[in-house]
Amino acid sequence: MIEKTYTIMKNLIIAFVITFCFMVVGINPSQAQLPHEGDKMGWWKESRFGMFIHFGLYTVPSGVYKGETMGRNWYAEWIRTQGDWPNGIPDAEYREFAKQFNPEQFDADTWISLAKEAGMKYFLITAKHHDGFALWPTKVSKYNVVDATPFKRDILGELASACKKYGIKLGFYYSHWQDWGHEGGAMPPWPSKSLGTEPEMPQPTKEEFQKYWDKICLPQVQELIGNYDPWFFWFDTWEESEQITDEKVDELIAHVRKLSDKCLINSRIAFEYPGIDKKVDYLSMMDNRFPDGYIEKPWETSGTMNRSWGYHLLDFAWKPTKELLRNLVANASRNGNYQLNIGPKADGTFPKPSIKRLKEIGTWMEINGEGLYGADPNPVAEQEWGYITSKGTGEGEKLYLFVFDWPGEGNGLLVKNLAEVPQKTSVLETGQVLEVQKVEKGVEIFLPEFQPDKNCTVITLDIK
Ligand code: JFZ
Repeated sequence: MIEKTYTIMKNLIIAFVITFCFMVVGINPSQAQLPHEGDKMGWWKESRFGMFIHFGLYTVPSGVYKGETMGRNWYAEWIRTQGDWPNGIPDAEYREFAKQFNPEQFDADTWISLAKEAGMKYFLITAKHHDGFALWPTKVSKYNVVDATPFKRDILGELASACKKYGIKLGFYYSHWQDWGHEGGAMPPWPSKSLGTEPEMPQPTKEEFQKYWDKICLPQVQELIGNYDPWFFWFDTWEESEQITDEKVDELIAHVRKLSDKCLINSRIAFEYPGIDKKVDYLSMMDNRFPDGYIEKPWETSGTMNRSWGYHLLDFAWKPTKELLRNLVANASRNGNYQLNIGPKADGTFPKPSIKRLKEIGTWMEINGEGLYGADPNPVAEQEWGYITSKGTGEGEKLYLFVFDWPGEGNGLLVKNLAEVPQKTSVLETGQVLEVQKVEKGVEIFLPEFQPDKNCTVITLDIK
């Protein structure tokens, strides 16, 4: 009898184990919350190019208020504290913008598909900028798009769905230090008027900032991870502050690490905190700052298409597509990414000059993006005419030469310090094969009579 019971029990256990294994195998991985495997940063290098969006209450005035425009700089998202009004726009008046915030033409699919068509692989948006206004229905404050505006829609939720639909990775800019909309948040560390002698903005006490930190900052970061499962955060500081102590930085990093095993953290979570580079996942340069050399740790530059991050009615300084491409390629050749900013208009649409540039970049990326996505940084040397990336192939290595400055009539293209003569040299876009010759300083390429791409022509070298 005992023998029989044992056999039955054994079989039951085996059956349970097998069933359980099939159940686990059958679960849709996206529901299984499988631990993030492999290299956490792998997708970062594969992506190289992302969209940055500045959108919020500041989009209502778009840089101009009561006929006046900005003070310190062109940053329209700073109108609350920079305008040439004593101490910026009074808080009560600024909050009135919430009643006018109604981007009726906002369409998440349109935004994300424009990013995808431009060759962008990830999407970063100001979930909460310095003004403290949240683009999602946060439970810890009524100062948000659902509770405080006639628009009443969860903008981040709609964008998260569109990112999933188009296979674009979602990230959030979160202003963890400056928060002009909640008691205890830090205020700008300078007088409100651009160069005036206005009184310093009133800063919170240590206790007041702690209250903001515990009641707003940490809970909102938790909400953003819990609600939308972002692939990365872009926290924002730019100078030393008494509020963002090393302890607070460590606390916020630990908070994110506890809540998500995939969410990346950037270095602007702190400013010049000794060893911060080792504690975060990627380095953020200062705005529109493009390093002139290789940086080993994953890094990025965030840049504007004109001068302002938020849409500015009077900012017509649109950068040419060639300059935007150069930023992207230069960074990639030095192991960096490029987050190109759009400031959508108050109606929720992208400015026409932005759309034009996105489409021009996208057309170019369609043909030449293979030399950027997942490519290794320049293995040869910095060149005068442009930049180099490389990719390992089965038989050897393929070098991508991004030529922005086409040599004069009849001149060849000197690839300085290139030791090997390539087996094959051709124009990526046209397939035209080019002749080369070894010279003392490297390899010289005989160029086609007509420059294939006025912005940037890519030439590939197959090196055994
Ligand atoms: C910060 C924000 O203040 C700004 O509104 C925007 O979001 C940008 C991406 O990040 O801007 C700064 C602030 C200070 C410096 C650079 C960018 N700085 O001192 O170099």
